[in-house]
Amino acid sequence: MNIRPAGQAFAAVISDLELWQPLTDHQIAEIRDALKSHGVLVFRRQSLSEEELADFSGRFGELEQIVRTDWAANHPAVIRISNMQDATGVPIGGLGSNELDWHTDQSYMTNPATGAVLQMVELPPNPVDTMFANLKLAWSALDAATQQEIENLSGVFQYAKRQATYKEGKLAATIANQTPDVAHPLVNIDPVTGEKSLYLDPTTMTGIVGMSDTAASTLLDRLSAHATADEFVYRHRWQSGDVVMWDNGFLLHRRDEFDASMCRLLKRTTIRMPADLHMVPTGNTLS
Ligand SMILES: O=C(O)CCC(=O)C(=O)O
Repeated sequence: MNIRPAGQAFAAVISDLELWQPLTDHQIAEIRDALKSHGVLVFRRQSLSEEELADFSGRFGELEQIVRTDWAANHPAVIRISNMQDATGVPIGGLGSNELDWHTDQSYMTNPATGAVLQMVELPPNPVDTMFANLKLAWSALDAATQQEIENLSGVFQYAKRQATYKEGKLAATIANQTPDVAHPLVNIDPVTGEKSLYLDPTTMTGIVGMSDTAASTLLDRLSAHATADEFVYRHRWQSGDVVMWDNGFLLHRRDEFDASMCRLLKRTTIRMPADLHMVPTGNTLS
């Protein structure tokens, strides 16, 4: 398999696979290993039906239907990320054209599904990039005193805080009311390699268990600023037909706002990555 670095950062491009073809178990294992070492994998010029996208994604773990049923595509495991609307003005997918600040998917759940695949279907003329921050690299670069300070701490993750950043209406608010706060350790360990990683989500975290709000907010701001420094960030410049796979167990991602009059459509799957093979945060409900 041809795996090469995607520019200067940690991500990799795999250039010799046709993802619509059935892949062998060996190829899937190689992709899984590459995902573990690189965090973000890019497959260029892929043309996939929703079923093919789901079949490929489903080789890595059980496919998740996320909380947001209003983002659903035709296949039950595929959602649309888009600012486009149907003929009656109803959005055809989620997340609109607004900025999405640094976040990690499903961190507000006790057992987040951490694998994510995005397929670029409609690329606007001035595409926004999607940025990924590598929390394993950020952990390794922390000084020993900070590592020790945070090693046994748990953060508080709240869907309502995340929801407040969306420019969308009622359904998100209803889901927020049904989603209790969750505590997750700030540091996770890879079950295979033993590597450690930070686990953060600036858009969703409201505090640290057992710490005053002021002290928690100072520490979380410091950790988030550290983790999203340029040296830990891969900026993905989208091309038509790109398929990008990443691991939310140790990555944050974000994108800027873009021109709402431009059409942008991605299709997405979410994968329940097996916890014996990948770094999967385990949390508990707080309220
Ligand atoms: O639209 C993008 O570039 C990123 C979408 C995103 O944040 C997500 O699918 O979780």
